[in-house]
Amino acid sequence: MTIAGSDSGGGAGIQADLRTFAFHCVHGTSVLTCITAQNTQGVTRVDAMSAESVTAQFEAVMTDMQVGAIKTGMLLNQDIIKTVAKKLVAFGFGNVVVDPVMVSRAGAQLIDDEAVKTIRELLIPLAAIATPNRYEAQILADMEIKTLADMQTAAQKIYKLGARSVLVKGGGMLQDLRAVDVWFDGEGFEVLKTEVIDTNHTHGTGCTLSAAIAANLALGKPRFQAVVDAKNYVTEALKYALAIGKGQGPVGHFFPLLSK
Ligand code: PXL
Repeated sequence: MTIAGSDSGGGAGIQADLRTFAFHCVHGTSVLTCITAQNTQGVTRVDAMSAESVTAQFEAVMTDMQVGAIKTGMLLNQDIIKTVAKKLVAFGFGNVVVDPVMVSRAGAQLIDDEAVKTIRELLIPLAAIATPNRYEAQILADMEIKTLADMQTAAQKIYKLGARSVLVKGGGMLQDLRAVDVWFDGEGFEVLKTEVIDTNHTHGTGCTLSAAIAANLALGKPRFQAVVDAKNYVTEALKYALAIGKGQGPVGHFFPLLSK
């Protein structure tokens, strides 16, 4: 299940998540939190779903289907974040990947300050895996991140907020940390490195990564393996990124199939 927003341009959000689930051959269900009017150049409008609708969507699926894993993406406001946290607790659901969508990969804040606080207090403690990008990790850990050591410290701090494991993504970093992510699960650190794919068409990478992790969890993979495989999938999808639209195009979710 993905609990996230819609991207009319089809590059990020629910659209990216469902495509990622399909690629992994798991059945995707969705709880829509908001609808963005968006293309490859940016977001022009956001409409929130009501908390009642979010609850109803969640309950409809959870009371009927065997959900293997959940990822949360753009939850937009405090009301929706509280609702999602409450429902996860009520259903005792622990296999949750929390992509704490606050700031885009390009550095633009996507939700308000109140919502940021609620993510830290209510949602991070429910995460089996939290996947903040560099900017989100800076906010959650309340520190600046410039180096690999900073990424590790931030991962540790976010772990202390209650996430059972943390992946701090270096995607927005410069130079040699561009494709480096840091994993911490309370026992030790892992530094994940993949080749850097030189493309401007990176829209939806964060959503795709967390959705792929959730799909891998649903398939029964252990947490760290789920993350490693998901990162490799994003790297492949980046190789097939689509130069469509006038701005940042989406990653090519199904295009790795072309090479097989
Ligand atoms: O990647 C963050 C994100 C999540 N969800 C939706 C988005 C975006 C970024 O554009 O549009 C719906």
